[in-house]
Amino acid sequence: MKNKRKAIVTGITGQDGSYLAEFLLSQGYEVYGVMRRSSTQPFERIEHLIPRIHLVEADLLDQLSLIRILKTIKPREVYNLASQSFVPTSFTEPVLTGEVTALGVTRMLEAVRLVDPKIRFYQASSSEMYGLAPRSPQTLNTPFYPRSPYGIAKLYGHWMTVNYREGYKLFAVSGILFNHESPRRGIEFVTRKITDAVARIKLGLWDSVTLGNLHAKRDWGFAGDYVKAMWKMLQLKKPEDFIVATGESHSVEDFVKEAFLCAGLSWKKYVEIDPRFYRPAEVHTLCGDAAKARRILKWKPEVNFKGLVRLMVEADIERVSRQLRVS
Ligand code: NAP
Ligand code: F7E
Repeated sequence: MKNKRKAIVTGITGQDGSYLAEFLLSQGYEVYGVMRRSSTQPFERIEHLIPRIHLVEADLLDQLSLIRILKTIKPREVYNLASQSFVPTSFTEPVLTGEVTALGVTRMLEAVRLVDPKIRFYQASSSEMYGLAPRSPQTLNTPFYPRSPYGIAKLYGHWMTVNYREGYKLFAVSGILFNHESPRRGIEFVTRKITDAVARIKLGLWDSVTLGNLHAKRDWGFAGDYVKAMWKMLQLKKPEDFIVATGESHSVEDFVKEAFLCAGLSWKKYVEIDPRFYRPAEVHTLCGDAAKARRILKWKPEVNFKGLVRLMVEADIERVSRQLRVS
């Protein structure tokens, strides 16, 4: 029997890790998910995958643990999705964010370079690197101007990936992904915070939700679509960077309106604003130009803005209803 291709996914317990693992399994890969040691079990998003994937313990803070997993697993591809990914936490924990989200990339790249430079490496870069962008939509030529310790850490990881590609000829690519969401999105991110609150309000558990800046605009896509672009990047003949985005931008207020509408509610009665949720420096508008991904990767988003909001609201109503039935 032909050997299965092996892929290592860091950040397996996160939103993208779970969708990417599902996709790689559907492509016939043997999937090794990297998780850090925890006193509780963070398997919420991958419970259904546990019988089909291998879970290995390593930490982006620990160089030797990364070398060890590459030596023992001998993967063809490494997807580096692990990071401290929440922007507000990057303001309160800037040093930790730098250690994981920035230096963690170098540790992973060094492990690849030392153990097997033929491994194909994907780095999860972010539209947050554009920050205060001088123009919209952002392209691969738009200058970076990050506005948070998270964006700055991602920019470092991005340039290290470029540097290892150019300097050591690694097959290392950076996917600059704009915001992508799903029912598996962390509850603290604005989209999921909204859809969870809509479900609780609809089911009579809450009577309001408190948000921050409703005017910020984001290019929101569906995570399940975006992980396919990550894989496609690692199948190319030559390593190159790509933007992955929908090309449409909507405000937080648009998202709120649409989410309440999906539940048959009018949003204004239920939304309160608290400056506690404002950021020391805000990214006002992001909108990505994914023309290169469409052309070379033959990638395009399948779920549009309204479809995304609807699928998140419906999933949260279903989940909260289920919790109510068992309680
Ligand atoms: P996420 O849900 O926050 O998942 C982050 C993952 O990183 C979790 O599995 C987490 O493990 C793990 N992690 C954190 N610190 C670690 C460490 N020291 N060692 C090993 N693992 C560690 O993020 P996501 O939304 O799936 O995003 C995936 C990647 O894409 C991240 O790098 C993110 O910054 C980047 N990105 C995301 C978006 C987006 O819109 N979602 C857009 C652009 C780029 P625990 O479960 O133990 O916390
Ligand atoms: O905020 C505004 C907030 O936290 C979006 C990460 O995956 O995408 C994500 O970063 C906007 C901001 O995501 C609340 O001020 C208003 O303008 O959902 P978010 P993010 O900061 O865009 C990028 C691409 C990544 O790479 C990151 O890892 O929404 N906003 N009110 C709020 N945000 C939150 N979280 N909570 C509020 O109550």
